[in-house]
Amino acid sequence: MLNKLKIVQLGEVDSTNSYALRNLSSLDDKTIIIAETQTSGRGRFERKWISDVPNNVYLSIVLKPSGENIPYSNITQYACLVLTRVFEKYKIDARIKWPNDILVDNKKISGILSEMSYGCSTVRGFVLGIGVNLNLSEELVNSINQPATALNLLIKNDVDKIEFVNLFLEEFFKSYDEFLVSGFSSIKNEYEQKSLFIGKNIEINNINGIARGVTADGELIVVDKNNVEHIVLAGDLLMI
Ligand code: BT5
Repeated sequence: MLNKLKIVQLGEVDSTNSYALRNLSSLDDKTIIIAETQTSGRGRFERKWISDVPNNVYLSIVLKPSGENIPYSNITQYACLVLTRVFEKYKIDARIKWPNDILVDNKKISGILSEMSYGCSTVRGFVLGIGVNLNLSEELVNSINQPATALNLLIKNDVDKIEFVNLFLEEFFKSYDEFLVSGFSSIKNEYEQKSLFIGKNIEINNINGIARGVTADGELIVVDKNNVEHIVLAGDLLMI
């Protein structure tokens, strides 16, 4: 399956997502952009993603699905789930922090930035950007402005980037086509099982309460102290 994918391998690039968006019209569906390092790796809201160390994952997948009712807003959640399955292969219990983070022992090991490009009222393409810390020094992870970790620190061994990327792409594309048709409800149970936030006290978009779970469409359900239920579509979840 992997040898059917188009892979663009880059040395240093500003950002694999920016590269994909700049070249979107000439890139086919399911093209993978993968870089050695990034000079302007981005998180959400233009936050910085530390990306100057090689042998970590800086990868974007260009997706141009055809058909109706594409569950774009859930592709990030599908990718989060796939990442937890890959970490399992390394015997690491990774958890999802809604909407786009993967944590191990409450420390961030991976983040996803998905971006959509629109033409005149149509979607030109969807870029799913994935950063995973595979090989970082203790010193570097400690310099990140939130608790962070890397796979080499957890398994106490260097991690083979090519092996990790292959495992990820294999797992991602194994059920991606099916996921486009079946949507979030087909992964909801597994997503909730792998989630870190459910049942916890959280704060998001100035709402304080208990995260009850996610809806059939993957939105976050928060119940506040007055027992009012809030459905959250986007935001930064803080566990308190
Ligand atoms: C994310 O944003 O977590 C999405 C990160 C996506 C990065 C990939 S790499 C390939 C592709 N090309 C890009 O340019 N981006 C994507 P957000 O939820 O906004 O989290 C950003 C925050 O994570 C920062 O403000 C830091 O606190 C933290 N952070 C930055 N670098 C990190 C790292 N290497 N490991 C763990 N945490 C990090």
